[in-house]
Amino acid sequence: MDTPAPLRWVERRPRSALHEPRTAALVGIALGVAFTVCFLTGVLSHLIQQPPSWFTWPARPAGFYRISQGLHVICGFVSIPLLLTKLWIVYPKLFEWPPVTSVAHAFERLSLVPLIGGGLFMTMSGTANVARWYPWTFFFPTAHYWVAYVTFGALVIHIGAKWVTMRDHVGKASPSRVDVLVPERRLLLGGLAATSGLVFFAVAGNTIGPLSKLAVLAQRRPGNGPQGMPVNKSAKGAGVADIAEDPSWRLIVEGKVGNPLELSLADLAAMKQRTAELPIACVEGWSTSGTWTGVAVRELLALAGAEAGDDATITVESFQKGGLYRKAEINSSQAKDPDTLLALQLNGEPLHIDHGFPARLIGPNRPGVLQTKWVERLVVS
Ligand SMILES: Nc1nc2c(c(=O)[nH]1)N[C@H]1C(S)=C(S)[C@@H](COP(=O)(O)O)O[C@H]1N2
Ligand SMILES: [Mo]
Repeated sequence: MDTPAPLRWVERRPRSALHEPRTAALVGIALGVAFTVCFLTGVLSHLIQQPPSWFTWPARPAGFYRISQGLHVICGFVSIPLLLTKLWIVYPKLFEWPPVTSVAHAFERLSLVPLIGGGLFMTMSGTANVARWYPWTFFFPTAHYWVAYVTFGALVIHIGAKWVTMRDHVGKASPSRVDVLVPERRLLLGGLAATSGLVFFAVAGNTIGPLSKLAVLAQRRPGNGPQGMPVNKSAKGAGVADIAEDPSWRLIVEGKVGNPLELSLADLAAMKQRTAELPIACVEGWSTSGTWTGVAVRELLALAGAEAGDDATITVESFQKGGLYRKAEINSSQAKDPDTLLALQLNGEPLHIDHGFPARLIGPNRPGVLQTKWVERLVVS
């Protein structure tokens, strides 16, 4: 069938020979892997932050969340050049004529709308969030979370629809392994690998200390901030500077306890101190390790006579008035861990006010958003 006039310009343009299935499949596989890592680590991060009743996030291994969230953000950034290249390879197919040849074909083509739209939305909204730029009215975590299911579902359909093509063009017996396009394809894929590598080095230093000097796109670098630790929300930004420095501050431990506590900073400092090396691992992908010293939460629970004993869960509340991150939960397995601390010191000095002075929560294997600063109250239930 002839191409209709409005689409003829697409045909007339001289076209690279690389708009072909083997190149599309190879780039597609890399992109599929990156998207899958993003999806799995993203769903995990969501479960940790909003745990359903069947889900309990353990305190060990202490650095697991740091690695999984680091991977999430690195794979997200690396998928940008992969996605753009993939779209360039296949765009002539988007103008295919006739647009639909069968019901199955219609369904497969329709699934490209959520796949391409979702892929672009996920990478762009993720990038904007890391840059803390919100040119929209929706709540980022909710939108990013739900669109992930749509995108990943469309990816599964797409892989199913393209499985045979992919196998025929990538498998060992595929004639296109040695076709005349080999030099061009190598150049494109080599260039893409180099670009993805550059993106990797530009962001990985967010979380991998030795790479931090190369991390030109990193929003927060290890070592950069008071006491060698980046700050996401400053005391001024949170509106807590005055209260933090008020000597009448007391830590309150209440709820289901036999002996409610009200402890001054001096009281806390006089208790048995524990030191642990633990990272702050922000959901935005940056992370830095610190040496934290303070009172183990389980010591506080014991002193307060928590009625649930070892099975107590705790809500930590900040004296910050508003803000989404003024509260967090500690589940019972985290509360039992000796390194889940109400920290008073970072790297051998009293906490900087931007790190949560007079006291902050820090625990192994917790997302940064759950490491509550400027703590006022532990509520036991
Ligand atoms: N009260 C309170 N605690 C908070 C936050 C906040 O906005 N308010 N931000 C959280 C986030 S998102 C991160 S990543 C860590 C950062 O800790 P840092 O500034 O000491 O590096 O603190 C967490 N604790
Ligand atoms: Mo964070």
